[in-house]
Amino acid sequence: MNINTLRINGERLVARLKRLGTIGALDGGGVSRLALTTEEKGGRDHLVSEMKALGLAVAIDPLGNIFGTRKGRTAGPAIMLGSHIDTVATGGLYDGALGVLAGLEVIATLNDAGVETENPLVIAAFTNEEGARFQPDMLGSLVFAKGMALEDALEIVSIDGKRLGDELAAIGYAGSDAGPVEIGAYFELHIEQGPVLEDEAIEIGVVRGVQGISWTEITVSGRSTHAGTTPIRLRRDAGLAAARIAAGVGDLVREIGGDMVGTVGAINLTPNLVNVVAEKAVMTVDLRHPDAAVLKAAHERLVAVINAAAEREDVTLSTRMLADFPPTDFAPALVDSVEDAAKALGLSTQRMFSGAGHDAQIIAGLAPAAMIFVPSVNGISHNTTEFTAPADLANGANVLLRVALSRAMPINGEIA
Ligand code: HGY
Ligand code: MN
Ligand code: MN
Repeated sequence: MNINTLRINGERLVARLKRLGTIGALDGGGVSRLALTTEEKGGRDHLVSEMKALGLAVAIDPLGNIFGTRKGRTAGPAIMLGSHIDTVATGGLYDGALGVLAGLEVIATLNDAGVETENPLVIAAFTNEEGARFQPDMLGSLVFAKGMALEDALEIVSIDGKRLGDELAAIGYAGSDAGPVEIGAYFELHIEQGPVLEDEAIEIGVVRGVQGISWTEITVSGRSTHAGTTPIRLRRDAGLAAARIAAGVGDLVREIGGDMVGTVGAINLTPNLVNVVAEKAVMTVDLRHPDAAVLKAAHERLVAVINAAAEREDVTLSTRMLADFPPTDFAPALVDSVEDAAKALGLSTQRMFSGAGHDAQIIAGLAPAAMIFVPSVNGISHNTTEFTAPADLANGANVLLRVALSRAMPINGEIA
């Protein structure tokens, strides 16, 4: 059989995405499956049953990473297709889920066609990719790639005050299996989550790498006083200091310009009341840039902004790094494979950097890795209205099928 004629079943893929999308569904659309919540457990249980229905051997590792293996004629190295099924609290159907469920669709297509491969194929769903509830993000792949000790990860406390190890045990995913020992290649299909592909009417993003990411948590301590009786010169206003820091982030991003981005996504004031000067502010700053030196300079400017705000408002503060990932380049040979596969399918392509973080950037430290992007409508993601058209979903999954086969070496049937 000519493997080149193999195509995934797009309707079946969309049906898989919709089924998973019912788990943690939000009224009015969108999904919330924050890591290690009961909603995410529901998604995990569903994924495991779908993996077993496809004849995959399921392994759960000590951080709850899920691996479904389709045996090859040899024991390895494994060709891994992965992503995540946890979401932010206002998530969509596609961020992460597409990469995992398209992997299952690749398996289903090979099963239907009776294709055997030399190398085993592994579908991976990594724990806590989003980093919305527990920081840092990409935590499951980070521990799997030995970038953080399991013991340290289990002690991380969530934004709602829960210990990660306890939450993992509570949902029954503190596994004891080992994940794949040797990975020959890792491919991740993902929605772009930005506007570039749609803007330029390009069907497949050939991702060269991921930009650097730094997350800083800042705790500002002032003094609560009456909003009406206290002259400004006598205040130690944590809320005003936090506002100055947030404004300073916007200024430094605009001054650096180019690809620099910075986000103050969370500010929590205490006591957070209309007529009380805030005694405490806990806030986060997310800085990203493709160039490590520029990201470092931006972080240094952030420190200056923070210190100036503390001085101006007579508050004290402490900072904590929640995530710190350098820019990552993907394996050129795999990037070429993605481009070749897309072109062989007659799809338009564009090489690009990823603005969002992904497990692929962590696995790239362990094995050759690359990513495939498909367009996001209006460039929207981390938003309940996130959408990618079925034709684009199928395009991405067909590229995934092709690059997976190019590495897993089909036994019956040739790849021309
Ligand atoms: O933050 C990110 O880029 C990813 O969604 N964790
Ligand atoms: Mn994602
Ligand atoms: Mn995300």
